[in-house]
Amino acid sequence: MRKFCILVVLCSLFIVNGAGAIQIAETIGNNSYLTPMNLDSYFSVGPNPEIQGADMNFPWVSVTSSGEAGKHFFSFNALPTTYYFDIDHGAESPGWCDIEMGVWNGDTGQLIARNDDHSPVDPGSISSLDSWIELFFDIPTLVIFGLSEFPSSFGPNGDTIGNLLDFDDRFIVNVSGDFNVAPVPEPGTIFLFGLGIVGLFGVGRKLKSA
Ligand SMILES: [Ca+2]
Ligand SMILES: [Ca+2]
Ligand SMILES: [Ca+2]
Repeated sequence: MRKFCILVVLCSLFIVNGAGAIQIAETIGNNSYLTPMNLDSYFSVGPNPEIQGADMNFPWVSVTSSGEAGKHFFSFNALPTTYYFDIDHGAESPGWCDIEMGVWNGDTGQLIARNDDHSPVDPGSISSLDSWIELFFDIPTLVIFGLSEFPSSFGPNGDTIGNLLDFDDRFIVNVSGDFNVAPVPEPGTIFLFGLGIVGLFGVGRKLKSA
């Protein structure tokens, strides 16, 4: 019976902690509204204390900056829900920068949100100079968002004028969506879970034949 209990506990542990969400590196060359880095395939669930809703299984993507000078553009297809756009570790050394962020509707080119500074600071930021945008979409929307440095101004179709990021300015940009997705177990987890099930049958048969 003790063996049985241990197996059940092990199986549940592997299922709960099976998510494999990771940070990804920004690609080079996303300096234009017409050439954003697409994030659609990188959303996944998993723990990350610096990301809004990660503890509630919100899907998220986290990108570490390339250090490339100029503007930085990203795109993804938003579902009808709220999304959080979060700059972390920008206004701190090394690679100190004061990010400004613009968000556009990629279908119409309309500027739909912008932010320079935000307080109170969220986990991952030590300064209110890091940008933060919380944005609700009522229909599926192609989203393009861009990053530059204070002082910048934004217009339609990705128009960004002002102080651009310098070589080796560093930050992390996170996007998370306000809906719950069950963690998908990794192949290794499924294998271990399978072993657990086989083990349970073994224990059952042993008890039966005893
Ligand atoms: Ca954060
Ligand atoms: Ca932040
Ligand atoms: Ca700022």
